Amino acid sequence: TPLPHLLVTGSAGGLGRELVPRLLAAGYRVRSMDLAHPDGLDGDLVTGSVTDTAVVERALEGVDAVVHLAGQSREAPWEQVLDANVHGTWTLLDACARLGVRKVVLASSNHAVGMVARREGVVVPADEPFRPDTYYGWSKTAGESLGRLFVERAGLDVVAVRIGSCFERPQNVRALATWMSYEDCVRLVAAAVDPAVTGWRSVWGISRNTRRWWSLAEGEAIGYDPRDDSEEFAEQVLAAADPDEVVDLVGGGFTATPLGQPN
Ligand code: 15L
Repeated sequence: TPLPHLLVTGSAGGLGRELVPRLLAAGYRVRSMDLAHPDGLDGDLVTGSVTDTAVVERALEGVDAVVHLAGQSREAPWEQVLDANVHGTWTLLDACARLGVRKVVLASSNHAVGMVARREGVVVPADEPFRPDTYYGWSKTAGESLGRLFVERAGLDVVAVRIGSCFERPQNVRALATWMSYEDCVRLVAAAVDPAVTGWRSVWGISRNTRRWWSLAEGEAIGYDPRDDSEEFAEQVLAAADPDEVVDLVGGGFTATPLGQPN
């Protein structure tokens, strides 16, 4: 069977611009949607906001699955978070339901459960109850909850990925636990967009980090087999450690940032 035809929203963002070329290289047909695209980028591009129904409907034409990355990616004023993340996610899910695009992979975040503390010997499951650390984290709980509504009331298949820290390399001590490599992110998206994965799924977006304290079981249950481990960077990261870094709460520094203020 051919690979699903994908729409990636937020394709020009920090994660989108890493993910799209890798998905193309893996053989997926990808349509990219964002407010603007990098100069000179060609491909199947849709320009506009995820809060604009007409734009979203155009972007969904002919696709089988959506990887929804568009939105505010850190703490921000309430109205901004509400519009981009909650209204944006609703606009997308509502259009998917109407146009029959069944599969949506939601970029949720560890900040949906950011206030959860590390406890010796306890692995945090991917469906740990919401304990957001910021308006941003709260908006991710709203997105997950909307996703679940559309699974149960509109028959969509939604995978909410509580992404840890998806960057080229782990940038601090916390990230030795929370890191997800770009290559593992592609592996996770590939597993999630498979039409055999149905209903509501909640998974952690992390690599197979030796120092992880969040569960990989739910991801493995949908076929995610991460290959990378932050441990190869541990020595270097630990040598540059900031003694004041928050490492024992899921959300790290987000748990202490003033609400509504860009961090
Ligand atoms: C997130 O949700 C942010 O989008 C990202 O920029 C990182 O801060 C990440 O969480 C993290 O917790 O490391």
